Amino acid sequence: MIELYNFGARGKICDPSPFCVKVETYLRMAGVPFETHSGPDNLRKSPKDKLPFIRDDGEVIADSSFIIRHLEEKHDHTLDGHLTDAQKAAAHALTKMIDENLYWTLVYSRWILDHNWIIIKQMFFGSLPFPLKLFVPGMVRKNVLKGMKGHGIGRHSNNEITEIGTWDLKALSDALGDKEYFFGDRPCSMDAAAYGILSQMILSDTFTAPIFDAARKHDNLVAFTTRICDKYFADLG
Ligand SMILES: N[C@@H](CCC(=O)N[C@@H](CS)C(=O)NCC(=O)O)C(=O)O
Repeated sequence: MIELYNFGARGKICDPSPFCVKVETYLRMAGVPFETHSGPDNLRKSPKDKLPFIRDDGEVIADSSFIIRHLEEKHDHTLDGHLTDAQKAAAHALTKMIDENLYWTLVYSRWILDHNWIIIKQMFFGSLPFPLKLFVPGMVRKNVLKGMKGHGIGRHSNNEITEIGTWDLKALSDALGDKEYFFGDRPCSMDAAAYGILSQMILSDTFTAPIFDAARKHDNLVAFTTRICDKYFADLG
């Protein structure tokens, strides 16, 4: 049985991390049995200091891309096997756009916009003992900003970051069109990646941000996200 290490579900969203949602959605779409171990302490157990990671027959694999490659190879390419090489290339490019670009607009919205930071601070650090709760949240937020500067997104203005995310969302909406999934009537791993980020932007009512409003303006992305939630996560929430 695959063991998935994540942060843990909040309502009908199976994790606050889009990468953890991506892997869990992949497992559910592929029908691979798994169990979850949830909690922020998992970060300390992760070989890459990030979540998700999985344990499969004693082998530990970290990072959503390596996990999905591993599962595809082990289970006879359950989700991506039906794609043509050109579709695989497009799916790869869209997945990287989500993971390496659009993702950072989510990080910015949650950690840097002050009205959301108040919520994050309470959510992740609210149970820290005194005096840790006085300085740890600020230190972590500073590190997030440092990561955003290193990536490059942190050098843009608020409006520019929203614009960058809006371009990606339009690309996703145009790529999906009126199809059920991005490459037809069968899901692939890219659909799991898309659900990972869109569930955070469209289904969550915890945070508000211009980029989430922009996501909700695309009717087909809203319908796609709701469909996947209803079909694969009916047990949550
Ligand atoms: N490339 C990694 C990214 C994973 C990642 O960034 N996870 C974040 C949560 S969204 C994390 O664990 N952050 C904790 C930290 O950086 O301390 C993947 O695809 O799994």
